[in-house]
Amino acid sequence: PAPRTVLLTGAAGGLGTLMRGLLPSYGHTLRLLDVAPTPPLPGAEEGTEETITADLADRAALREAVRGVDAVVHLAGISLEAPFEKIVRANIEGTYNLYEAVREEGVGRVVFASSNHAVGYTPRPGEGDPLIPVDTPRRPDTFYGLSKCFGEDLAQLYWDRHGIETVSVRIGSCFPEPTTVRMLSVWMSPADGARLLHAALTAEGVGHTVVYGSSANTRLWWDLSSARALGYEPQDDSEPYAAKLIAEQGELDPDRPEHACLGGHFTTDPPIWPH
Ligand code: NAI
Ligand code: 15L
Repeated sequence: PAPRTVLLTGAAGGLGTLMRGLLPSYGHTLRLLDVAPTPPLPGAEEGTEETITADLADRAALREAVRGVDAVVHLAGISLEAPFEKIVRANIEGTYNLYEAVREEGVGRVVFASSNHAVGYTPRPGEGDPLIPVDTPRRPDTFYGLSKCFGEDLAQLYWDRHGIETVSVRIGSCFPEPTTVRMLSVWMSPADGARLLHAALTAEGVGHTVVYGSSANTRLWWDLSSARALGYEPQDDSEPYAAKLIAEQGELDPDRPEHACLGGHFTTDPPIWPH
């Protein structure tokens, strides 16, 4: 499939930095946007990336940023639980502003960084139980997870009404290595993350497709078939990390509420109010 010119929002963040390093090897040309400055990657040739410092609240800047790209990988936003007002501004209004810019400039595709926390209160499967499907009812575990439900519904609206395609990726945990026993189930290696984003950028006829984003983990909790249908073939498995993490932290205990659901501690951390 043809490489794409891609706007990567949230490029200065953890996942943005990882994907910025990996996506060009698939032939994609990146334009970067973040409210925080995006420093050059070590060893990167100067002038190979276009960098825009702008807030998702800035509609004019977003229009300019999406002009001429084939697709947007939308990672920018608040990535953990926060006061409702902040979530509204960055994740709800910010994602709306991005889709409006995409519509106004005629961009055809968005890859939206949704999250497992859109379905965080779903009980995790026990051994032998079926994997969680993508059409399981939404059960957001936080205002943060709720904002990802909004993003998925916004994506559906912009497909049905405006013909703009989106792949919503309910990412598990994309970090260089799994660091908790829960992550043995939900980990997505950065290399698999890039494979999945590449598939989401290039698969044909996606309409609005929701997928889970993780590696082919032995202890996987959810069904990757909609991701595989895009052409995603995960190559990694967290299992080599299992013995050490379980020795340090113990197995997950289904009687402990923070171990009972997909969202882990997000389901039990005290709520964050604005004051
Ligand atoms: P991060 O917090 O490291 O990066 C988010 C970036 O968005 C930051 O660089 C921040 O400056 C930028 N940003 C925040 N508000 C903005 C605004 N109003 N305008 C412009 N830029 C803004 O988060 P991370 O881990 O890189 O996650 C990226 C995306 O993927 C987020 O949307 C997150 O919800 C989602 N995600 C990440 C997961 C992971 O495992 N890293 C898991 C599930 C979802
Ligand atoms: C997320 O949605 C967060 O953005 C990320 O930082 C991790 O906490 C991840 O979920 C997770 O569930 O581990």
